[in-house]
Formats: sequence, C-alpha cells, structure tokens
Amino acid sequence: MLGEWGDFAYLKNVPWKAIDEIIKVEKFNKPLSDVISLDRRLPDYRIKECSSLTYPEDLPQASVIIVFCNEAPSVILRTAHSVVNRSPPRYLAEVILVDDFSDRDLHVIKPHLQQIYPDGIVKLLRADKRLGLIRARNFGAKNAVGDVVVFLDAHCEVTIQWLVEPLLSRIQESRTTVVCPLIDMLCSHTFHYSMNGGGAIGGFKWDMAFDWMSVPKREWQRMTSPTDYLRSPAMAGGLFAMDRKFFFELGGYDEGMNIWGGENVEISLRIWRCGGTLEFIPCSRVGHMYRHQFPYKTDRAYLSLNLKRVAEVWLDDYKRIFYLNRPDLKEKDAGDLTSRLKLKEDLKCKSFKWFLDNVFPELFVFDENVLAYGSVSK
Ligand SMILES: [Mn+2]
Repeated sequence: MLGEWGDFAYLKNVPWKAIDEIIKVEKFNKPLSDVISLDRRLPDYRIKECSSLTYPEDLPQASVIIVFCNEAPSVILRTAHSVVNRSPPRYLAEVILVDDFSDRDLHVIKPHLQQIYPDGIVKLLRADKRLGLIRARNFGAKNAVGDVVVFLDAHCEVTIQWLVEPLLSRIQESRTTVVCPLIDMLCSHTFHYSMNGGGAIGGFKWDMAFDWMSVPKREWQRMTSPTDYLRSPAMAGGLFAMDRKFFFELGGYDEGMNIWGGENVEISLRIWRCGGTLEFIPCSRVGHMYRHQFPYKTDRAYLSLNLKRVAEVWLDDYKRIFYLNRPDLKEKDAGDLTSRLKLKEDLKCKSFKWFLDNVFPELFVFDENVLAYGSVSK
C-alpha cells in the first residue's frame, strides 16, 4: 500500500510535471496525500530502551488540540486518525479540530468524522472569525475537558506510544512540567517518514527566532539513561503537552499576538521563569510535515510585532540586544502590553538574567564579559 510504514510514495500515473504545478500552489503533494491511507502504519524509530519502560496505570486524560486554516482535508484527517489510532481510549478525552475560519471548501471533514467517529471522540469547532493560530489555540484549550492539553499542528502523524506513556506520566509526576515529543520529518513531496537524529534541544537567537542547538554537556551529565528527558530552553513550534489548568494559570497564549510566530519562544520563557520546566521526551516521536512556504498568506509584519512583544515583556533590559538585531522595530507599535506585564508580575516570574544563568547559559551576551563589540570592516 502506498506510503505504508512511512515509505517514499509517488503517483505512478501522474506526470511529475503536473504534480510540480500542484506543489507550486498547495506547497505540498496534495494528490498523493489524498490517496495515502489515513490509517497507514509508521516505523518505530524510538531507541530500543523505550519499549521496555513501564508506566503507571492511572494517568491523566488528554485533550488533543489541532488548529487548521485552509489545510487539505486528507492531511488534517490523517493527523486526527493517527492520534485516535495510537492513543489508548481511556487516556484520550477528545481530539478537538479547530477550524480557524477556513475559506476553502472543507465540507468533507464533518461527515467523515460523523461516520468514522460516531462516538464524537473527534470534535470539530469552527471559529466565527479568523483568530490566527495563536488565539485559535487558546480557543481550543478553553473548550477542552481533559486534564492535559496536547497541541499538535494539523500536518502531523503521531507514532507508537507517543502520548500516554511518556508524556502523560511525566506530567503526572510533576504538573508544572511541559513536555515536547521529538519531532521527525514527513516529506511534503513523498510523505516519507524520516527520523530526526535527535541530540538537539531548542534555544533562540537574539532576534527571538527559535534555533536548534546541540545538547549541552550539563544535560548529558544529568541524564541517567538514554530514555531520560532533556531539559530545553525553548520549544520548537507547536507540539507539546501541558497540564490544562497550569496552561491557564500561566496565562495561556498571548492574545495580543497575531497569526503565528514568536509564541513558541514566548511560552518557553514564561514556562521556565514562572514556575515550570520544559523538556523533550525521547520516547515520544511525532512526524511533522515541513513546507517551504505556508499554504496560506501571512503578513510578515505580524511576525515582527509578535517578536517585539516577546522582547518587550520578557527580556527586561536585555531588550537592548534585541533592538541591536532589529533596530527597525524600535519605534513600531506592538499593541497593549499591560496585561502581559501584569501577568509576569502576578506570577512573580524570575528575571531574564536568572534564565540566562540557569537555563540558557549558551546564549551569548554581546556586551557582557567581552572587551569590544560592533562590526569590523575590512
Ligand atoms: Mn507546522
């Protein structure tokens, strides 16, 4: 069967030129996605020690929240199917598909869900105006009933034992721990599932853009086994699990942020500095389809203003370095920050200096402990 076990797939009877034209528009191989089984099997790329771990019987229940906007139905549904197929029913409260006011014809989704999931385990919520990914995630979480909220992008496929055992048990041990799966790659042209080598955690640069980095020595030294969690200064994108009440205690996502971007670094800073920890869990693997471009139009200006909000609220006086990188944003209006600054105060969040010293010492501070900085011209 096409794409079974995450194998490379291609359409025999369609010339590549025609596919190429479609990819130009859709940014991925939509005709191929439409014929690959929604229930295809995937390889198990976990390290072998994962399969022999034992976990407690009584774990919290999860609501899996998947936001989409104009995503192809077969991609959305394959994400949902993989979650239902690979999550034990007793720990899966619901899957919530949040339609962020798509204007493409996605009418096939609802009847499909009614037919395949008559028990209503997969719910479809539609926003009544465009919220943007960030606010749409808050909307999904507000409607969730599970003890834990798990956020996934709408173009993912989860793999064996991804949820309950590694993620939920870790949250049960410590409700202020936010956990991320390891993210593998789904090829946008062939749907090949390929393993991400691991050995990396997340950080960011001074422009507040996420950045992968190699696992520092201090983490290797702390770990007691290859299945142990990896503490990470930042999460990559949108794939994580968190105690639902803790998500709201920490203020959810910043409602002042538009569409997409910056929210992953913002929530990472907030988690670490306001009472939580952030970890990657090696025994949980989720495939994510990377695309070179978004399937829908975004205004890059939104992204910049989101990044400015992160800097203004969370960098304390280190925001000077952010503006060295982004002098263009200095005079821009990033909207009202009052409620986010108040949140930081109410939660008694630790300083950015504390974060640098204790969580992210790898971030190089240009103007501290150096003799000179600036540009050198030849
Ligand atoms: Mn994505």
